[in-house]
Amino acid sequence: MKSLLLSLDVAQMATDDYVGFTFFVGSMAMMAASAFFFLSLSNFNTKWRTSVLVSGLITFIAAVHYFYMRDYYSSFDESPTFFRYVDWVLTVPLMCVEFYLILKVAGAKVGLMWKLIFLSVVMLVTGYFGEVVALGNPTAQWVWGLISGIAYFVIVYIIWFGEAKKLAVSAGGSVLKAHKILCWFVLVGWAIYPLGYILGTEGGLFGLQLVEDPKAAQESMDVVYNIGDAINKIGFGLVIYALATSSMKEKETA
Ligand SMILES: *C/C=C(C)/C=C/C=C(C)/C=C/C1=C(C)CCCC1(C)C
Repeated sequence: MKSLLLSLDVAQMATDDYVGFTFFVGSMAMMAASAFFFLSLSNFNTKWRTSVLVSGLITFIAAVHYFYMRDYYSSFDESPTFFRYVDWVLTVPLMCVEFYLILKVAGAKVGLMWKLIFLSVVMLVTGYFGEVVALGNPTAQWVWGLISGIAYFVIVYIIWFGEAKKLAVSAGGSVLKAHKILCWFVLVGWAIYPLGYILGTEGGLFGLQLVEDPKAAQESMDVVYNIGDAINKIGFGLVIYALATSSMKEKETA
């Protein structure tokens, strides 16, 4: 056992290393959530199994990226922005797929799914340009951030008031209830990310420097993103899990 522990490359972590700590806790939480979703699959009928499976895939993909990110951060003392965006570009479109899957009962078309996926990819790719390619050029960072923000608002519009909302209303019952909660996740939970982006952007919000030191700004951005990911990915999955559970109960008693 001792030699096994020694063979693992364990870096020391300072007690005030909030970035390292949230990467570590994030890995464990994502892994535990994945085990939970995957092991619960046999409780659900085929109608709900795909949705719960996708919940598990989202947290599982994140868990693997968190292991890499934690390692990268502890080795180089630097933000793992590249892995962060690879993770998002895989998991956020899957969250869009969840909207489509739960609204299928009301006749949601695949076109809605692709529209949401496309918007989420635009949001993330332009965000990546702003965070990485335009680094050191605050004006360009703001422009990319703005384009990304517009794509984000279109997603919010579609699910809160547009096509997706109409389908949720016509589905009614537990689907409508779950859709509403997921809408709040996207509006409030996802808004954490542009906030992290602002914290990490030189010049901060409209010239208001929130965090002076660039390294501290980067670190506050990582902590914000890590907390956001845990809330959004695990919380989102649990809403789907609860919907699947209550919808199967509704069927039993009907
Ligand atoms: C699990 C990961 C999730 C839910 C990530 C969501 C990310 C966003 C909603 C990011 C949005 C951004 C903007 C709206 C503008 C600034 C750039 C981004 C990419 C941080």
